[in-house]
Amino acid sequence: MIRLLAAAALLAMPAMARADRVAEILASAEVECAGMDAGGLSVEPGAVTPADLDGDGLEDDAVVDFAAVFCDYNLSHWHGTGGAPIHFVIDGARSRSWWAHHWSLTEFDGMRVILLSRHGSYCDSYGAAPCVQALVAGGTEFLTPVDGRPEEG
Ligand SMILES: [Ca+2]
Repeated sequence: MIRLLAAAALLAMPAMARADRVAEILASAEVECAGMDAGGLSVEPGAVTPADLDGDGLEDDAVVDFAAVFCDYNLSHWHGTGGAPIHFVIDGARSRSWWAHHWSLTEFDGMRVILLSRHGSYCDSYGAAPCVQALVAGGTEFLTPVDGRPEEG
């Protein structure tokens, strides 16, 4: 059973529409813990952050950061050298996730940009190497370069 903190996090969401996909993500995680015989799901403060990810001026999106989500009897699940899964939920309706250490929002060139610090292997380097990925929430999908390597020569 999802602990009280999760319920509190959901109740703190001003718009129920926004909570729909967030609730699905947490419910799915709860099933995953149970499926591993790893007990219930603990959702700690900071796991769910309301945000305006698509830059439409409304804080009707959310970030679910599994750095603050645990199976009670398997604390390392969702937690590794690459950080934890971070889910970006748009309008409570759709989401995508990336494993990362941290996320941040910034404005760049007229766009709302999501920044992720990721395991160095995603930058073809060693684990602790600085590796940053930028995402933009498009109309139907998150946009990020498929290949961000420099041009030859
Ligand atoms: Ca928004």
